[in-house]
Amino acid sequence: MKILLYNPDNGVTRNFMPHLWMFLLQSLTPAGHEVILIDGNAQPMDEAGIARFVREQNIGLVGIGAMTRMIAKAYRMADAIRAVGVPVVMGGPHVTEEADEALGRNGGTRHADAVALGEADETWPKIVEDAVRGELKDIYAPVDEFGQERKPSLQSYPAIPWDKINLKQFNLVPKIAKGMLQKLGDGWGTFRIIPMESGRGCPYGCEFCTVTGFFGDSIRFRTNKSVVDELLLLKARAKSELGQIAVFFIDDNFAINPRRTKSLLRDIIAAGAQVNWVAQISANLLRDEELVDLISASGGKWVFIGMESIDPTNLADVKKGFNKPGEYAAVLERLAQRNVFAITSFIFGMDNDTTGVAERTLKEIRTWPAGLPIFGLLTPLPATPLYKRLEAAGRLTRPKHWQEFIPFEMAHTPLRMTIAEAHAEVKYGWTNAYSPEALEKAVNSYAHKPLGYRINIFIARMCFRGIYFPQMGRFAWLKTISENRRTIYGLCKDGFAAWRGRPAPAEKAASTTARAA
Ligand code: B12
Ligand code: SF4
Repeated sequence: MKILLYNPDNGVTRNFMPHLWMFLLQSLTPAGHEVILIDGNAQPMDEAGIARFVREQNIGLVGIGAMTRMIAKAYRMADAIRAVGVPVVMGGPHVTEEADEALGRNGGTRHADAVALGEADETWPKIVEDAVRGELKDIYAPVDEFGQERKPSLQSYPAIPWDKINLKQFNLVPKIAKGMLQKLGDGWGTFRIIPMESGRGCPYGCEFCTVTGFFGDSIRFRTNKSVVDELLLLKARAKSELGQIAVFFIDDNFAINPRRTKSLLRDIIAAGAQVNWVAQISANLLRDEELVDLISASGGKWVFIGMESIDPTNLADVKKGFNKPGEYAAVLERLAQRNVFAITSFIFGMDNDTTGVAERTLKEIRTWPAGLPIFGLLTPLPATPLYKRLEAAGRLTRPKHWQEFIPFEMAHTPLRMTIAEAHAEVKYGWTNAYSPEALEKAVNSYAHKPLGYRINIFIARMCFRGIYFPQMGRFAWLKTISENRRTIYGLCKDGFAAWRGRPAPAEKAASTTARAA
């Protein structure tokens, strides 16, 4: 049977990274089936397009995975596929929480023939077998023979064949530049960010988060060897293609067990399996100097930190009191000293937020080493403790907000400001953190670092501004580039000077200062 695994686009930006579930389920598919992957972010498709594709390709089963924010698109695509007589199975966090909605059991349209609840590592092979026999059940739940929920162990994690998978759709290097960039340094003909997990589960249970409910509070890890082997495979592939890869460790808290994380990072270093990587780690775990040393030595370049708020009352409200705003600056300094930078994520519209929260937060941010701040709104995702609390308090303004997803739009009323004020705070945050002046300041704040770091932060900032400011298409990019021409000119000038063998003015100034000291 031919199986299509499809992930809908997020409707706003082109995602920078494919979704792991597709590769994982492809690897777990019983032998004898062909599995095709389409990520709508890389290969945009509409309803008519997907219906045509499944017909022409003679697809026998379609699997669709989606987060809450993409679910409306996922349902529309599923409806189009089912209309041409091909069965659809849906999985992922949203339908796990809202299975009745997907199955049309709550009075609405039925969108899926079957729903896979929770982690589908063990149920997927059964789903495929049932689909072959034409006997799909409505619900597949990961349970043991006694009907008790069973979380798959990651000890026998499948080897994802990264050396053979067709990754063409996930190359971030524009086709036009490929030939030229292949010759640059070790080769930049391809650049891909690959998702990889080293463990699952988070015990912290923050009120707005789906993870503790979905993956459970018991943490499970892959073996160090299986992670190291996967990194080596990816590294070899990039080398053979005269390209580069970076890895996003998608664990919700990559250092949740610092002893284990350190042992993994030591094994990566010992095996020469270092690639540039990004991971999510909570600020409290980054107090550990040895851990930060190992992060840097093993290739860690960016750490995503869910700071959420600089207000301890807000943090306590959402059960994230383990975040201590007073130590954010020290944590970021510790990382920056080792050339590791932070993606700092903030939520506005929390219960203790008042107008001016964006400027208060930016004021703090400006005192930290420059990184990538991101701003969002408190969002009641289905089945989270936050959703239940707001629902009980009658504060949900759009209880089924996912059915009509609108980016950066609240679905409940904040306590100490209006919805419009919360929206304005997010806009203020993005506008001021990503203005051409702020970008220039961020780049120049690293004048003492090699040019590569300044280019890295500049490109990252240019891409991240697209999360809020639509930046799709050539024209939008040209406009952004033109607005930031002063910074680009400065970087080019330094690059040219470095190429001519002279220290860039910024580096020269830094070395003079060092000598004077
Ligand atoms: C990586 C990641 C991202 C990436 C993007 C996704 C990518 N390209 O991989 C980035 C960093 C961009 C991101 C962004 C966001 N994310 Co995110 N992200 C994750 C994260 C950390 C890992 C996802 C992952 O790969 N997990 C590992 C795989 C193996 O698990 P899985 O995807 O759930 O798949 C398993 C099952 O669900 C099931 N399954 C999944 N799909 C399918 C399909 C079929 C057919 C079947 C049978 C089974 C199945 O089988 C798989 C194996 O067991 C998760 C948290 C988590 N631990 O999952 C959050 C998570 C998915 N993100 C979340 C959110 C809210 C967001 C944002 C909206 C945050 C924001 N406010 O901006 C944005 C929006 C993204 C966008 N604009 O597209 C929520 C989603 C909750 C929900 N109900 O939708 C999660 C769960 C985290 C949380 N805090 O609650 N995210
Ligand atoms: S620490 Fe992160 S993953 Fe864990 S519950 Fe809190 S927000 Fe979710």
